[in-house]
Amino acid sequence: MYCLIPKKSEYDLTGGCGAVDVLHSKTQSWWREAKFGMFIHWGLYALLAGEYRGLRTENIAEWIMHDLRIPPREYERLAERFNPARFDANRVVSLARRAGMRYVVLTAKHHDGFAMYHSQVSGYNVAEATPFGRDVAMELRRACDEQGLKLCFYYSQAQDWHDPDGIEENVPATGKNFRRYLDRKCVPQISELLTRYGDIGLIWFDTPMDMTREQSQELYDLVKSIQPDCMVSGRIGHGLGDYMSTGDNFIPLLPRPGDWEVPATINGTWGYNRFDARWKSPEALIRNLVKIVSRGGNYLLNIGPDAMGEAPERSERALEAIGEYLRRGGEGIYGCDPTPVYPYDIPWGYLTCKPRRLYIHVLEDIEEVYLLNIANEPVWACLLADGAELDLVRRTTCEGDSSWRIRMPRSERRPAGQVIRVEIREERPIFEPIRD
Ligand code: FHN
Repeated sequence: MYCLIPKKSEYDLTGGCGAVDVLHSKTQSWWREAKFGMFIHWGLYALLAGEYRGLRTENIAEWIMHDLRIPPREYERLAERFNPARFDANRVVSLARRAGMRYVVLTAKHHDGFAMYHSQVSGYNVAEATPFGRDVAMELRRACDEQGLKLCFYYSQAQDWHDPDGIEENVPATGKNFRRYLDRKCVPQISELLTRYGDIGLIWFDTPMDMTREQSQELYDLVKSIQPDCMVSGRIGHGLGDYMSTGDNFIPLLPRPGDWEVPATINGTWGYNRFDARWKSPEALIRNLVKIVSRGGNYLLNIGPDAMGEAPERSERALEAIGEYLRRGGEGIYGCDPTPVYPYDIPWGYLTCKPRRLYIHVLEDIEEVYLLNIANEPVWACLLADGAELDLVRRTTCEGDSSWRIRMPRSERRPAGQVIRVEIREERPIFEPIRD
């Protein structure tokens, strides 16, 4: 038998948040507060931009080497042409900051095996193998320090299509010695990233493939032995991460206790693909951010810079719009707890919460907010954008349900979204189940 309606315990997550702090103490408070980060997928694949020798990839662009079966010796020659003269770390980090993002995760090494930092372990890196000759990670380090964002690194720990002993999905590992790859490249490179680039917020491991529990544990311990405060993503494998990473672009349907993050794209690819046109609208991205936060997660949203080092203009515009929303209503995002399940579908927005505060995200141009089944006692309500007090009418309907009604001030109604803060007497929102 399956159950369409959440069980009572799933509705009532009110006790969950305090407990989460105790249960998931491995997660850093900065990350819990942050809620929103920038993923940067950038590497040699940006040069191909989704096409190789007239063939277009139908998959995500950073997989082009694998998908179009480009031999490593041929793919590595892309490095000779990699010269992204317009890359400006300050500009990228400033974009993230203006978008309201609090952390940046650079693909220090993706599955293609190419390092986007100056590695002493392998010459196959951006500083040594390209005419560009600069250390992207170091430049981002400085920009993050200047602008107050956390720097984090993505590292593909199992897949390495360049190293003869690295794993490649759907390619037999005959004759490979994974241990050799771990010792020769993976472990030393992770150590470099954690010793030469200052405090790192987290290492975003990915695609553990067939790594054993011991191997995942070894990498986890390695990170903690060098930087105990550096977090480890869920994709280290075997449930050993400090938080859970959902499937790419997958948002849990219900509030979920614990620490988790949704890695997501703005269009249909992570690496740059000039043919991809699957852009999500700024409104859809804002909706995703609010939805994820209301369910208790973080949103790690990607940009894929092109071969010149610039993020696509559509990404920039989308991020600017999210930033605008967060400047108006960020208090209803940063540091929020998962909101208990509200029993009705709200087409125009979402609810988020903090102790003694309920935030109503009004994402559509509606004249009034009308909510049933809220048993909290409101103390006062205001629009976050300007602090203007709002009239909240609380009454019991003729059917006996509790209700709140708030008129949206005309001059302040904006389609891009507004956030209302309601201070409540109780610690947490109390949503009553639908009566029988
Ligand atoms: O294979 C990768 C993919 O290229 C991309 O890096 C994403 C980001 O979450 N992770 C893997 C697929 O899930």
